[in-house]
Amino acid sequence: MTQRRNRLSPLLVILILAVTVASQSCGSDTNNNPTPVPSPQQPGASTVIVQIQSGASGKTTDAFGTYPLTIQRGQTVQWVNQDNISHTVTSTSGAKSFDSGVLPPGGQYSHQFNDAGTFDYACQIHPNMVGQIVVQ
Ligand SMILES: [Cu+2]
Repeated sequence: MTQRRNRLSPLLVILILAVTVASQSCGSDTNNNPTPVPSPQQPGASTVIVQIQSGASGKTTDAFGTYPLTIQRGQTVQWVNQDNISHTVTSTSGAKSFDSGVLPPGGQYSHQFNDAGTFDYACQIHPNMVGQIVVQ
């Protein structure tokens, strides 16, 4: 009787181990797949600086430098107000996808463009100041 028990117990131990290992690997699978958190910037994406020109309130397509400005999807445009009065960077095409609000002299505003397309914008204080971003 004792001999039979001794022969059976190693098999029982192996079975218990197998079940334990299987349940552990199931648990670690869910732990290895956390909900992806959207990163503020895609890997390798860069920032393109746009300088709001001095005397921009009297300018049109040259108020924001290069017109149109062509960038790649995922890149961020950073506007820097180099003028001595306030301006805004406000999208005018389609749904207003970006709006800096009032940018005082030296003020900065950044927006990341994740979708391809042509995006027009203007200064709300001086609507003659227009810019265009082409995202490829
Ligand atoms: Cu302005």
